[in-house]
Amino acid sequence: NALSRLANLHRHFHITKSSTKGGSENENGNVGTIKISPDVSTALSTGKAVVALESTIISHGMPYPQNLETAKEVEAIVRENGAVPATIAILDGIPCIGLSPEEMERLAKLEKTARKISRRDIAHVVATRSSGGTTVSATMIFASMVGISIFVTGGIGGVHKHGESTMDISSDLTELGRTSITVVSAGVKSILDIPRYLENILETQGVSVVSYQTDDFPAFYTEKSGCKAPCQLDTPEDCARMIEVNRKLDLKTGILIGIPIPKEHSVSGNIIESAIQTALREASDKGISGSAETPYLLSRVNELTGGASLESNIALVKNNAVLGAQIAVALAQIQD
Ligand code: PSU
Ligand code: MN
Repeated sequence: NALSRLANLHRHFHITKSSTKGGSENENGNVGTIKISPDVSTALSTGKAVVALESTIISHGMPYPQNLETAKEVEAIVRENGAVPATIAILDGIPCIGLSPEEMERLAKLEKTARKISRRDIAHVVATRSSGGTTVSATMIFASMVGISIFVTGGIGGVHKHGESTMDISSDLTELGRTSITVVSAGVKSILDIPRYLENILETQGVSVVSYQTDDFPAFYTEKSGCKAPCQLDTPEDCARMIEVNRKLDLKTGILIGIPIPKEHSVSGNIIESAIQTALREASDKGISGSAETPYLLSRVNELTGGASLESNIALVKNNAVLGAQIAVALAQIQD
């Protein structure tokens, strides 16, 4: 599976295996170069478990230096659980699948120059040789291109509050409807309209939504959203079986697995809810909308909760990484 995709990619792109110290400059000036790190490339061609990781969480989701520390720790957790991490980002116009420590550090320090890259932004960022973090939608695209089936993130985008009038719906949702990748997340933040998200958008897009070891879809900072997920799975092996069926039947749609934040790290519902309400009001007063809205809300909620929300965010990403790696390992065994 991964091998035939790679072979197909070689026909369309110039794929470079980066050396560990190699920079990311595009030596032949080609647009259409994708760089795969040596360990990811080896893992893909030998059928080892690989877990893709997004990078908007590094470039826009957390402040420096917590962003860099968390990214490194998440990669280490994936490794400890038997899989190879592939953090995906675009540097100098080159989509990179797997980052070297230097590349990771560069991304974490881009700050204001970093682009936030969703599907619609990819062509412009590559053509202008810019750099930035890939959101869930763009990360899914690149993971799928190289044959990675599992992808771990913290929270995914959704339908923003008042989405019925603003029509601000994250491209993460439509991407799940058109790209066959499994995304492990802690659910959707209550900065988003959760019922609209689950019952309208994802159902319409044909996305399989699974809650892990619970029947309630998780709400990122808190364990429950009050909305039931359409199905529940309880082990990594069960998740792997569902992913394999989705692939064999060639359904071409994504799977979203929601795993609740560990109880000891969840933020009290009231504290988070009032911080979210304040941040939403401020965003609206300041006219912050579009792709700037999610990063603004995340950083304001962090300030308003005295850092508690960032701590929760870090804890849940790590928890998601454990499950993602376990599923990837189980999947590699089935596909053996
Ligand atoms: N939620 C978080 N942290 C994040 C994001 C969401 O808790 O960093 C990022 C993810 O990369 C997600 C993106 O794909 O925000 C969604 O942005 P938007 O709502 O603009 O589509
Ligand atoms: Mn949006």
